[in-house]
Amino acid sequence: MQRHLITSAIPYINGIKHLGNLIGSQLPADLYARFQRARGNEVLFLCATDEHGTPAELAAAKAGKPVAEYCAEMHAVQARIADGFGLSFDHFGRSSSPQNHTLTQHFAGRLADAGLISEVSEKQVYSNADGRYLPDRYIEGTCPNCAYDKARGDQCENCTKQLDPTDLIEPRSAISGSTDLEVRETKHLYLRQSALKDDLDAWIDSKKDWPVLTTSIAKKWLHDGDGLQDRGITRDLDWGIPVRRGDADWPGMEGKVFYVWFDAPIEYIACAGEWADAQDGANWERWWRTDKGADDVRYTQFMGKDNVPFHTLSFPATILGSGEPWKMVDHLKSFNYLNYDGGQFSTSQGRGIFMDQALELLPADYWRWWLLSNCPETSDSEFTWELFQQGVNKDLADVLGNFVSRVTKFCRSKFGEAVPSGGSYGPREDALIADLDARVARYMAMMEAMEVRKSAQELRAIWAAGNEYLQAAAPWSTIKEDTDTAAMQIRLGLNLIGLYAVLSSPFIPGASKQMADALGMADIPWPSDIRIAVEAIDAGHEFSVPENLFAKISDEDRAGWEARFAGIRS
Ligand code: B3M
Ligand code: ZN
Repeated sequence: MQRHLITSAIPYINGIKHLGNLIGSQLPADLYARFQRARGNEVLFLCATDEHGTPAELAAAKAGKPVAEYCAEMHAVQARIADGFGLSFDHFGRSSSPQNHTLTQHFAGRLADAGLISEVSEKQVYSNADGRYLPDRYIEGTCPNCAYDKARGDQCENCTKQLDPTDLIEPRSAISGSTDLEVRETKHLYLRQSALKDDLDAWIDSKKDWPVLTTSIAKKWLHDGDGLQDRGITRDLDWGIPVRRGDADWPGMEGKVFYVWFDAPIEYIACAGEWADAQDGANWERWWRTDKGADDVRYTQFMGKDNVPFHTLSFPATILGSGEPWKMVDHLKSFNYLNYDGGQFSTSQGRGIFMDQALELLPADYWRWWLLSNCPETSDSEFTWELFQQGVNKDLADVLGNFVSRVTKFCRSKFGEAVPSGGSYGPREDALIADLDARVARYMAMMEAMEVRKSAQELRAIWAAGNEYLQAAAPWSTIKEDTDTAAMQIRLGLNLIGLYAVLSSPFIPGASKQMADALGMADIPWPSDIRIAVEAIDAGHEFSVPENLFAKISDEDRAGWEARFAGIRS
């Protein structure tokens, strides 16, 4: 049995995520976690909300709530929606947890002891009207690059240039709008990533099987321009993890917190601690410490491409720099962007479809299937309502749903609601079994390699093979002359439904359960031999006809949704 530690990038707390966010990390991570569990492997699948930084504070202020209260509420909302999508986290934690406070301060202490933290005096914008510093998004002004007048202190949304608050022209406070600002000197901690450049370079070179998308981004940051830059890891904010050196005070750092990108990846580890505490003290170190049993763990991370630098450089620098035997990522799967109808999904502009809205329209499986089978893997991909309608109607309704419905309904009308006896598999059935044997092997290889789209293609072909068999065998004609052979054909069809239930479960867990339930099978084992799998359900075994496995999306629905989601979410 293998052991798989799997993490998805942890979504920001500042609102409900859109479908682009979902397919960019959580959903493919869930696919992989479900696949590994179904194969009988031991899995710890972790995710959390990313609760610090200016986005959290600003969203709370907008909602008129204390930030701790806002985060607690939004965590519950995100957890409920994740559940609605069938995201099978073993724990959905919070980066604001006490476990993460302790661990983040611990890492900072270790890094300082190793001489990898420097104190840098730097210029920060202070707002006299607000009585506080204005880091990152707390300050707005005109972009020095493109003259856009709503550029933020960390980035211009118009031209994407990365900025420092002091770069802005005519800066103003994003809180009060005040222009009564001054530049003050204040001390901050920097992580000396540059000192670890060679270690990081060698570590990335050792990852021969990583996707090019991942390694090219890491290499670019390591070698472009001046090479790897040291990074500020503290901020002048109230909300966050107080800067401490292990459990000791850090003189000069009073009132400061760690930068959100410093503590967020550490939450992957802290989350295992949260999971263990919720399980009455399960052993989490056997997942994370190579000196405590984690050396046989395979650790896979899932994320959007914009998160890759933090996961290939900053977080590994934190771990390597600590000098402690923490588990490092073995495989890093990154994704491009899913676009929405000719533009981008955007949380700040409310553009696209958000996870709560999607679940109001259709069951999770419809979205899961379409998003995964159109996953932005090798390039960006695009959601349009027409493509969505086509994918759902063809793959789910016409291919899989139709197969299940024809087999079960035909059997009920001719033989009753139990698997019929008579006949035995002949050459046509042998050919189908051989075909499925090869296809299932390919499907498993693709799933193992996290080739999401190719896995979906192979699964679709496995469903289609059943339909083609049914069409060619035509039990509705056979039965006119030869009841035994028709019974055999339908018996195979019913067994295929069982096979499809288990093979499809990582993609469409809800429909898979419906299929298994209709067959009265609680736990169908992952097939190791297709012939055995399609002989598993014996004559006499009772079943029922599943109702409405998939409904087609009508043109009317599609047009209505297209209109409803054309604007922005208020
Ligand atoms: N919250 C950004 C994002 O949601 C950030 C990821 C953190 S992963 C440690 O895309
Ligand atoms: Zn700009």
